[in-house]
Amino acid sequence: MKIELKVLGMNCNHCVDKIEKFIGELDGIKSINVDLKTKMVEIEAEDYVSISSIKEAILDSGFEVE
Ligand SMILES: [Cu+2]
Repeated sequence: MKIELKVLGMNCNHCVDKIEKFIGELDGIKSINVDLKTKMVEIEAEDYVSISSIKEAILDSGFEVE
């Protein structure tokens, strides 16, 4: 399953690292791709992963999901 979310508040590679770390700690995440320019975060995950758990991880990392 592929999920695309727009994340607000990222402005440098440090933010990208943080987001990747928090999302990456969830079970079933296969890959995370962050585009700083468009603020889009693309996540490839197993089907059992819920979008809300990903959104929660993003909020926990200090950013906002649009
Ligand atoms: Cu930053």
